[in-house]
Amino acid sequence: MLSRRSALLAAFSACVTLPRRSWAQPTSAAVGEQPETVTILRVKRRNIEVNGKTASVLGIRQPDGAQGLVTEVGKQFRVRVDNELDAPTLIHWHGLMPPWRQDGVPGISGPPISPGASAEYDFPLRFGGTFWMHSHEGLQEQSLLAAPLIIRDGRNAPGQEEVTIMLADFSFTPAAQIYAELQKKRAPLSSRSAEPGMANGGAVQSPDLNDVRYDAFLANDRTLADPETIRVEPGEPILLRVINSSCMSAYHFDLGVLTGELIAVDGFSVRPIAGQRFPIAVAQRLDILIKVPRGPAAFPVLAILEGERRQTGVILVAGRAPVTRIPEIAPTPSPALTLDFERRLRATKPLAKRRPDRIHQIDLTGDMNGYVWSINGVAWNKDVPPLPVAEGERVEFVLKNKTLMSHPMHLHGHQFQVVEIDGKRFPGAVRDTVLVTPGRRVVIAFDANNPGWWAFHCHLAYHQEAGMFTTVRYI
Ligand SMILES: [Cu+2]
Repeated sequence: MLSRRSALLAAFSACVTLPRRSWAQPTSAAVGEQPETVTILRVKRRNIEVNGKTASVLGIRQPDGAQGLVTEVGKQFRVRVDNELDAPTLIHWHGLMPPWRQDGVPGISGPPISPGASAEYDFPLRFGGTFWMHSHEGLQEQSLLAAPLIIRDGRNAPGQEEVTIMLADFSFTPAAQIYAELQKKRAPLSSRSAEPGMANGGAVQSPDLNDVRYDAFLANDRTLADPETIRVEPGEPILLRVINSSCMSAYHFDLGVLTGELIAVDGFSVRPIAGQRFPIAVAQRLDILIKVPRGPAAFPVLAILEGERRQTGVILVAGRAPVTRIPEIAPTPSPALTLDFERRLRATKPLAKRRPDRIHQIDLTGDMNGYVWSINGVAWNKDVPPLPVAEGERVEFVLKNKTLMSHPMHLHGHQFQVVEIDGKRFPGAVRDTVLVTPGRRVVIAFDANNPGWWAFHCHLAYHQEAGMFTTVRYI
């Protein structure tokens, strides 16, 4: 117990908001461990160009301009975040398992960082994968306050090329205004049922998709009118790391004429699945291995918005090949995401077989009318009691979606395994964000092995803001 308490204390002191100052001596390096340098991440305003206009957005950059962080498994995550905004912020390390005081959720793990102040982070990186970092403060994520967080490990052959593709939805309308407009919307009576399975005599109504009309969809901050072109070696394998940092948009990621092998979701390995098109919900990640054909050619890899024809992406260019313009409208719409692909995923390192010690029934609830979103009928507020669990338990969450929208549900601080969909048990993917489509039931299991106070919420930014958020607590 003593070691856990001292670790918590160290975490506590590392996360206290401090006035701007340079890094003091590292405090938690073990005996014989080489202290590593501190990576500085500056949260600041920046300009990008979207649809021919300048857009003022936010970002997370190192002093050399690199967005986010690429590091290696086994290293310490030793980071100082400088808030150079004129508003408070706090950055969450999505998919990592830090001590809870360093998880970056304002009001839960700690206070936000005041303008001009800094916060420090220091914890070991025990697993690799494709992760990301984003603001958990208000709706800052809609202003693109997000960046990749890549932890390299054995999945990369030495020297193998890799390409990170970060997807985002973009609007020139400020997030607060988008949210206010969503709250004003009045849905037609027919789509107001909170029990989609019950409506129309049991027939499931068509799902409600894309309730924000975005101005653009970005891949690495650019649209297909001016896409990023990435030089690749003909005949060589490449690891694509696709991160969906969108606030509200799910896609099918399309490799075009290439075929790929999905080797991980949300950073965690799955039994490889070969394919050309893979679904990706909000906050999820895909690691896809591709082999670039021999000979010069350009290969667009695209993300097509679910239920629509709008698309974004980057162009991989092998050799001296001409790059032609790719339209922002796909020839055919991408279907709505379902759970069919999730059902096919199998973790390579599943949780140990074990009966659950505790099962929580979690209904995803809400009403488009007035844009009310909640968990078990309660919109989040500080008086909502945390879901109880105890350290060492195997916990299962039975997630039932009683609404007409899909919800990508994210648990902080833990890896969970998808173990059941609609009553069928299977050893599914280990991941950190799972989509629950309308009327469906998804069961996830996790081991309560990282004591603290942790968020569990829908990752659609405006659903989270409206109250589809709760917590798990064991300290
Ligand atoms: Cu939601």
